Amino acid sequence: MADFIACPDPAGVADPALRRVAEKYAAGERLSGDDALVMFRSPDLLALGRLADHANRSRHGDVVTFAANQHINPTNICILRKTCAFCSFARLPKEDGSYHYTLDEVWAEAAAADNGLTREFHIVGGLDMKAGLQYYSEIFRGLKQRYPHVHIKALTAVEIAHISRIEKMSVRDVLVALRAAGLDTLPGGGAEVFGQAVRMTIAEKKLAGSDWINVHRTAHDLGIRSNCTMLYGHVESLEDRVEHLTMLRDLQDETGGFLAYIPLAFHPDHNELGRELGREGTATTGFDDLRNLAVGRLFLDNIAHVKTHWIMVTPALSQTSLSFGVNDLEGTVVREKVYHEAGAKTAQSMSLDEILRLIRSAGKVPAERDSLYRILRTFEPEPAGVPVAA
Ligand code: V47
Repeated sequence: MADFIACPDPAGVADPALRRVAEKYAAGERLSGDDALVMFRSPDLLALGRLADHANRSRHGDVVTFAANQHINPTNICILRKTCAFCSFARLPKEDGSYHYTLDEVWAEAAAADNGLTREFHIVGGLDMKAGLQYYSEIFRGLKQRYPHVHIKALTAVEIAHISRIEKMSVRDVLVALRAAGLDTLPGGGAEVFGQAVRMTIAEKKLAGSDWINVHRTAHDLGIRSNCTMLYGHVESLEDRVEHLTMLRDLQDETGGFLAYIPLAFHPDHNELGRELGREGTATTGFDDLRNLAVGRLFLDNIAHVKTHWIMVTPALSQTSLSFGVNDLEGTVVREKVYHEAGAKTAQSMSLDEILRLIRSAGKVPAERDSLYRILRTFEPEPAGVPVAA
């Protein structure tokens, strides 16, 4: 439990609408959907950040966690290739650049970065008709045999629903079978924006928002924890964001199964949506990135962890977000495809030293965690406070 941290004085908030939200927050009242809208609309990012920082430090003190993880994408073949307008990763089976790893290729990918430090495999891929229950069960079993200590966080709700459809099994039975093969938790992808109108525009044929929620509800009921996300910065309105966050918060009230919330910044290169919006080469703004993280911290008051994905928003902005409500930094990653195909200019991986440098030079205390957010080791903070230069 963190030491007492004084709440920012609402009287110091210049924007009157945000001041009323700050008063509710200071009084310990739960923020409503209308309050979330006020937070998204307010130009006073610093006041919003101070509230989010307070909420974060009241839970986590100055500790910022990270995990030594490795992303593996076993296939980019996807039946939604033509209808998920925001995706640059998917390919049709015979299209240039399509791939479907054999098991040996999965083992080779896992071994490529085998430095003895990796504690989590993060495995997501396309909706490939040849990637069913047997394929993923063999992958999970094989990885657990080779790396028994490594946690497997794999398959978005959309992939789970796809396997359920092609195997003609219920979602529950698929999850039970995959868990027996080694699945530990589910990542938060595939959520995009739940609202029907946005979904019809950016991901017409994708699992409906309510079905995404149902897959996670079933996972939580089985004791399988998961993450949640929102893809922002494309055609969604602020009201769509609030509706989405409300659905996440409601499920968390019901199950308590979400570990972390991760807002995903839309990357517009090499995809239909980016072309249609005339946004190629134009990333989301730093202002909106920080605002999404801060609102996530304040509105999702029942989700303990807010994670920044440095691959998406740059290490510099991720570091800044540690003062805007964020307590968890995406880990080492090793090799990333989904965002780099869509224009991410960031590196493919981050070393332990660089992670420690980012966290320490933000005046925070780095701590390595496992996939269930248990602290494994804590590192010394910067000895003499925040340095001017690293
Ligand atoms: O579902 C795809 C998103 C997700 C783009 O749980 C895009 O720890 C931006 O699941 N621009 C997959 N986003 C990634 C994922 C994930 C990522 C980080 C952490 C966790 C976690 C999970 O990537 C997809 C989709 O929402 N995505 N294309 C794009 N052009």
